[in-house]
Amino acid sequence: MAKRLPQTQIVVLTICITLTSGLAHAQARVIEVLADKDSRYKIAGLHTPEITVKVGEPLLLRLTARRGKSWNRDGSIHGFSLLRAKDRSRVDGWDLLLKPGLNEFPMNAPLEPGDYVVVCTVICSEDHEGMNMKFTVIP
Ligand SMILES: [Cu+2]
Repeated sequence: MAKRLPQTQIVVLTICITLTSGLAHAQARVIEVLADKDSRYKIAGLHTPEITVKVGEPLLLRLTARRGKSWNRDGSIHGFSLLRAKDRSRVDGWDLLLKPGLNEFPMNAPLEPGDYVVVCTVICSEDHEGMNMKFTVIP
């Protein structure tokens, strides 16, 4: 019996970890965005893409990127950076670079409610400057 106990503990621990990680994943809100080849963000079902989240909300960003006319040397084809709308200052940890295909980022929504804007940081075409999207954080 004494010999079997550690094994039992490992099994129980594994089950706990599996349940916990499954739960964390289930609680995160999944946000799917297409960073398209025409230098536009797109969200299925929305004519004008826009994201609204709650303060600190756990998010899973699923960002699919399609190559435009130009890209970075490191292979990034679009960016996904969050700026505060009021002064265009960058939000820490939100300078994301996208490779072709699906890019997943587990994130937490900013802790300051307010208006933000998502901008592309890769010169992806002559329309790059217009590649942005409204992002709102509600209390
Ligand atoms: Cu872009």
